[in-house]
Amino acid sequence: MHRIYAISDLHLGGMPHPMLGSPKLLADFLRYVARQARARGETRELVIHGDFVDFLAERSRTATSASPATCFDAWTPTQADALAKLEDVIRSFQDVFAALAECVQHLDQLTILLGNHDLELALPAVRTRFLRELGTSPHRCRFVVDNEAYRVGDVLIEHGNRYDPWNAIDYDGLRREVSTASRGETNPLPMAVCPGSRLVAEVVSPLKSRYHFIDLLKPEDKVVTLLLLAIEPTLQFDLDLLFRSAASYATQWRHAHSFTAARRMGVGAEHGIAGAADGTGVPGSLAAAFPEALVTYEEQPIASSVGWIRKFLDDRVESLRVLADKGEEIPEPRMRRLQVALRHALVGDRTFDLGESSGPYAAAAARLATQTGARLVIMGHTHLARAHPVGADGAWYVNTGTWADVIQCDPALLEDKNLADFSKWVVALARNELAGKRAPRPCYADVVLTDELRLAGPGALSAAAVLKPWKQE
Ligand SMILES: [Mn+2]
Repeated sequence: MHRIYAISDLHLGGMPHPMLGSPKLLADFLRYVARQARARGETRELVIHGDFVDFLAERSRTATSASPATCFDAWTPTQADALAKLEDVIRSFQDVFAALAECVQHLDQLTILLGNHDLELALPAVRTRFLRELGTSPHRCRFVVDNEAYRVGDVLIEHGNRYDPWNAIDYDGLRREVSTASRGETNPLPMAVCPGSRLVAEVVSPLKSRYHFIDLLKPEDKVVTLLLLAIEPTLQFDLDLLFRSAASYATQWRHAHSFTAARRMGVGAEHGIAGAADGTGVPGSLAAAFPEALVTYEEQPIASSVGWIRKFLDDRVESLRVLADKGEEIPEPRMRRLQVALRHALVGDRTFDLGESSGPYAAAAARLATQTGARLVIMGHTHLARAHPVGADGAWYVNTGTWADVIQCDPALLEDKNLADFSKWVVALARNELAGKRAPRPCYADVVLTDELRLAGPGALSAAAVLKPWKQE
């Protein structure tokens, strides 16, 4: 029998306000896995399927400019810089690494898949340092860094960002980065950085010193963009440019990598990135609150270096934080906009991309099950834990959520009629009064396979059996 524990979206990094607000919970879980008694002949594996170390949340090593928009890297420019970031993360989360090292001693295998916040883990020197910290070797720790879906018999595991047009990774470019880094060469054709990573590096991370909760809003896509605009209009996002460059990135990615091949083989574009990257497909209530998002943008190639932000963090009165600090009234139309945007970002109403209960991710899981015969598809990325059947033939989709904190908001506050209470809650949030507003909800997948790597028996899956909340013992 083979037992898989799978966790994702740990987001180690980003001191002094880390997304992983309760590292002890994670360390306790890893020690629990280490201590668990084994059945006779049982082999055991821990899979961490993406967004383990958050390189996007770590400050740039090369930033010389005082502008907050250049203090973070959407992709760390050198291997030495990535290594320096990893050293800082190891130092900041010593107990988690110690617990993982202990856990690894009791595992037959540790498997690390990349997400979209930890691409630097693919770099050879970073992997070597990581293995040294865990006291293990490449023989017992497998890194999947080439976008292959990770398959163990009936189970297929991936991070899930492939189905998110803002966060799909240019894996051919990453392969060149790894190849040249392994030889001390410079990559002649740098990897294309996805719009989601640019949004984090250029907007979300720099905003975090003002709003400590800001990087808990996930995933970084068009909904979060609209929300950021409502929180901080002084950003003066060039929404048109931002959405157009996201659409352009997705189109180029399709053409450059999978889409052309898919067309030659006579299959549709949905085999690559799913959903639209531009302002189309935004749900009605959100579109009504943000009429500028309704525009459909023409696809044109746009240089990835073009700035989206015309003005960053101007301390004029519009800033939610400035108004909150002064105790000034926030105009009702603005509060309404914020309420609508938060409703979509927090309640996880992401059904607008493909019309499915979990949006593009569950739809992709159903397709993967049909295409590969997998019975269980496990993803992360959305930070929304899910476990339900998908497709017609009884396959399951599980999303392991996140170990980072999530924003806790009473759904009643997001109703139109409760705007006054919502305003109070938002003002406190903007002032970083976060007690009771952010908390962890960690989950892990626990999958038992037969020696033949099959799920035991038909109908053996249930949400409670596969996806478990982690509670402090
Ligand atoms: Mn992710």
